[in-house]
Parts: sequence; C-alpha cells; structure tokens
Amino acid sequence: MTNTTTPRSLFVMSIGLGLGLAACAEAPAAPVPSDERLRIDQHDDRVVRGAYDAGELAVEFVAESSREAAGTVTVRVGDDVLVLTADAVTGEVAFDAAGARLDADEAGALASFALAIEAYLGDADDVSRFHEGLLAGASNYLSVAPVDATLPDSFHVVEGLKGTAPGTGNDGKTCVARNSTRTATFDGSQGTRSESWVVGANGGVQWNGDFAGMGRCGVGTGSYDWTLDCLEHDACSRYYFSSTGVADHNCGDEWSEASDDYTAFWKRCR
Ligand SMILES: [Ca+2]
Ligand SMILES: [Ca+2]
Repeated sequence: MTNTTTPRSLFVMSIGLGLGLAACAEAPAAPVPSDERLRIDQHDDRVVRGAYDAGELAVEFVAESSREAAGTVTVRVGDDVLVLTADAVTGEVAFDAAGARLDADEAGALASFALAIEAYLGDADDVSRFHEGLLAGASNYLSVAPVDATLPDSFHVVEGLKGTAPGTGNDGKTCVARNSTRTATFDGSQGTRSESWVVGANGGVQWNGDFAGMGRCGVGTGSYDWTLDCLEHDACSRYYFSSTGVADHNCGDEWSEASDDYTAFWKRCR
C-alpha cells in the first residue's frame, strides 16, 4: 500500500523541534549501511534518522536521545505513525500507536526494516548510545506487531511490574537463563494452564509459527532477550495456535505482558 494520505509535514511536525535544531548543527558523515534499501540521513551523538525502502512502502524513522538515558523513536509506515518513548532512569516506557492497524504489507515492511536496522547498528550489546539502542529495540518490537489488529497504546514502569502470583500477570522484564527450567503459566478458553519448559528449547513448527527458542523475545540475531513473559506468550501461542498477537482472545494478554520485555531494551537478558 502506498501512502498518499498522511502529509509528510505531520511526521516532521511530531519530531520537528529536534530535527530543526539538528539541521543547524554541522552534521558528521553517517556510516554507510550494508543494505542499500536503508538510507541514513543523520547519525550522530543524538540522532539516528533515515528511511527504509520496502518497495511499495517506505519506513521513515528518527530516534533521538533527549538526554543520556532517555529518548524517543518515531517510525512512520504507510498512514501510521508509531512513537516509543523510554527513560532508563525512571524505567518508563510508553508506546503510542494512535490507533494504528497494520496491514500485511506494512507489517512485512517493518519486519524487513528491523533486520536492516540490526545489520546497520550491530549487536544490541555493542550499542552505546541511547537512541541507537532505542531504535534497535523499537524496530525489534515493531517487527512482531500483529496484522489487522489495532495496536495498543501502552505505558509501563518496567521495574515496578510484578505478577499477582508467580508466573501470572505482567512480570516486568524477568530474565530467564537459557537451559534453565521454568514454569510458563498462561490462561485461555481452557482455563489457566502451566507448562514446564527448558528456556531455549525447540517447541517445533506449527502453522501459526516457528517455536524454536522458547522464551526468546524477538526475531533478529542480536537484539533479542530471554524472559518469563516471552516464554509464557510462546507457550500460550503454541498451545492455542495463536496467530493474531494482541488481538488473540487467548494469548493477547500474554502478548501485552511481553511487550515491555521488548521495549525496555536497556535491560538485557542474554
Ligand atoms: Ca513484561
Ligand atoms: Ca491469556
């Protein structure tokens, strides 16, 4: 789908102050991405900005550090503008999707975009500047966004999240070590169910997904983490054949509980 309805000025307006200031500074030469579909317009101590050419669609992005451990990334795909704001000091992460619903082309563009960003920035562990980590984390999160479902806005104070009982509710970003055995608890139309899983085990391939790497949040090669909420979403999706992300009537709540595990990128679970 080619975007023709959202004026570029809207996107620029939402991020305008920072870009305006940056444009006045002497911009250093940005590194050249290996993926020629990725264009970097600015990459410096405060901003990464550019666009990804996904054929019919373009993904435009700007990630900006407002200070050392806080920042905002804005991603525009098709008609949709998606904004993730994070502050590692307070632990706050906010995602504003403005009611966006992604079609298959837009979701596919975001998945390709995420891989190009990861190839450009390198392993998330090696990223030292906040806006770079924020861009890697946000693109990884958006790469798993569901198709044809209204994306939920969210606000989390990640460190303050605790499940109401072990393994239920949002466990914040609780790391689980690979090869350790953990209990994944999830609910659905058949009630509450607990399964024992070795973190990282291969849960097999089903029509609704590839469950190699149970507990892994993310699809890329370097930006993933292993967490309890991601394990529970994996187990739920595998059991109920969930394929609609947050819109799934069985595993949508588990999807939401795992969303902060993606977006709180500064806490690594490797
Ligand atoms: Ca969580
Ligand atoms: Ca559920």
